[in-house]
Amino acid sequence: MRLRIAALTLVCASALSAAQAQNSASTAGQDSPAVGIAEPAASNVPAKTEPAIWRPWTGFWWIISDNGGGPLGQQWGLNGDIPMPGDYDGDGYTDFAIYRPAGGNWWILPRRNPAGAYSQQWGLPGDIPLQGDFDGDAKADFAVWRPSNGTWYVILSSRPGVPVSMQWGIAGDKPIPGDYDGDGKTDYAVWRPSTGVWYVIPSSNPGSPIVRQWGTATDIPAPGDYDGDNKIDIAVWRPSTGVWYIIPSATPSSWYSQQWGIPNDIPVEDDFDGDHKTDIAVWRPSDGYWYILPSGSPGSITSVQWGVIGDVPLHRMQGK
Ligand SMILES: [Ca+2]
Ligand SMILES: [Ca+2]
Ligand SMILES: [Ca+2]
Ligand SMILES: [Ca+2]
Repeated sequence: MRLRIAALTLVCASALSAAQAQNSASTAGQDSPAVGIAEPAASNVPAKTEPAIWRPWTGFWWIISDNGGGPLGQQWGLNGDIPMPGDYDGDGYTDFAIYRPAGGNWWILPRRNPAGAYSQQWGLPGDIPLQGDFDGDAKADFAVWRPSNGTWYVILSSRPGVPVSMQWGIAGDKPIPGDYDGDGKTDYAVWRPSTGVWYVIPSSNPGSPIVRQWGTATDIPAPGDYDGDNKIDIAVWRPSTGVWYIIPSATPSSWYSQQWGIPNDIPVEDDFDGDHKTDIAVWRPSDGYWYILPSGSPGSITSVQWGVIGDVPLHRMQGK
């Protein structure tokens, strides 16, 4: 029952803020940074993901905040940057962060400590920026994957003076870091579209890589913890049919499929209802709608208009 209430609350909050999202779209040029950071004190609501977008042409982040303070807007970044949301200071709130490919520069604006903004050079042109908690200290670590040599380069937040590197993957692979073995540390992982094979180095047992064929060349990898056992599950979304194919880590012999989405949607799977299970979800660029299948109440579909065509839907914008 509690989960159901949470889902309904999200719908109500969404209905209110949808108009404001549209409004912000029409007045994009007049967005004011003053809108941002006016959040009330941390609440005791469990952490869950908030629908959020980054608008390249204004550099604005727009978040449906669940804190009772209404939508949150914050200018951070320029057109051509790549948004890299993550919890870099480990306070449980996802921070504003962008990666500027030309110089490999990261710019971080801690969501609850804007005075602590800083930058970090890490990466070269052509690198794919990533973030994850590779050392398990609850702070996001800067990482890039270099397609030319298949190598990961990571600055561990617990030992920033001693960067680490790991060769894993080849050109053409898609890096998909996540905690596949559930030990609290992000694992190096790639998906190879040409064969559909997943290659994962479990941090708890690095000598025994996980190798699993799942998906075809045109699928989009959609790893997440769909069964809530704290281990990332192997999953893909097939754009041509809108079907999700999921291998629950707790019961790997019982894979299942679920139709959700249409061609040209963008998969945005994450835990929107706060039950610690990843929810199947897509964002539709044509109308800006988020369509969410809450794991806690699969019968009550959540749809919310948030964003407009050209926006970038953000993964894992989490608040408390
Ligand atoms: Ca870390
Ligand atoms: Ca791990
Ligand atoms: Ca799992
Ligand atoms: Ca969920």
